[in-house]
Amino acid sequence: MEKRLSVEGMTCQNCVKRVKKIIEKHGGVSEAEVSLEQKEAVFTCDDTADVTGIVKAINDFGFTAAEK
Ligand SMILES: [Cu+2]
Repeated sequence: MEKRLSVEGMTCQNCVKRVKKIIEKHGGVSEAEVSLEQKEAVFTCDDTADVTGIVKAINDFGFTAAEK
């Protein structure tokens, strides 16, 4: 399934890479696309993916993420 998160607080491509890495290191996630312009992260995952945990991990890094 595809999940869409709003991600506030990214200011450059390093932030984008960081958020992408955070998402992709979680189990059940196959690929993440993060957009600075859209303030959004879109990723494909299966039922085992802990989306709440992913949101929390992004927030722990200082960004503000939420499920759309
Ligand atoms: Cu940055």
